[in-house]
Amino acid sequence: MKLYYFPGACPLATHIVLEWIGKPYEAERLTREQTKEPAYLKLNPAGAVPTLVDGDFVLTQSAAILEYLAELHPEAKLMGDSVKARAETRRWLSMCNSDIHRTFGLVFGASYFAGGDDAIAQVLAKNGLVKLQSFFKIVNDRLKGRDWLTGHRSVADSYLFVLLSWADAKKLDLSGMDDLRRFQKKMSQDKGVQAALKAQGLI
Ligand SMILES: N[C@@H](CCC(=O)N[C@@H](CS)C(=O)NCC(=O)O)C(=O)O
Repeated sequence: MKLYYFPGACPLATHIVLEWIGKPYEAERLTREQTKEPAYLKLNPAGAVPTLVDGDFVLTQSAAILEYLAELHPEAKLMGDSVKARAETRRWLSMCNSDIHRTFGLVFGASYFAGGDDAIAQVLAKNGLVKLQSFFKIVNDRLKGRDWLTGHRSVADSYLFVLLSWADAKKLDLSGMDDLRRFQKKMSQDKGVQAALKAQGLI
């Protein structure tokens, strides 16, 4: 089992889950340039990370990878043990991957999406950050009285932890979102999270 990643990018969610599962794996750090080379594009035609290689099975897309790992290792209990529990995990995983991650993509890539027009880029980045605050408020409300996004630790929690680190990198104002901060603190003290951060050279 091998994970391709950039440090601190979305594959960190998979890296944390591999640590939670506790089975042997390899992780290969790539540069952005390496993800555009023909050999890597054969694995991941989008030229992005993460890519997971499990024997002759190559899987891309964070949500698919996380769900695959959780299904492969039911003993790690990272999806849920009923149809409704698994639906809840997918619901918060989708919010992380399709809503929050995508909006960060717009903020980080504002200049690209604006075609190099600085004024448009500023508007995109500003509105993207406002949208992100509204998404994080929903997640904060969800965490009130809960330790995890669902009734148990799940693959969605590892993703949320990564997104919160991006929020901090962008100095997003999360004031008053104390449940998010409580979650972030608990996760940063988790042994699996610390091992993944260390493996990526982030602590
Ligand atoms: N939908 C993809 C998005 C993957 C993605 O955007 N990855 C980023 C890092 S977080 C990336 O590799 N971007 C390519 C680049 O920056 O050139 C997923 O969920 O895996």
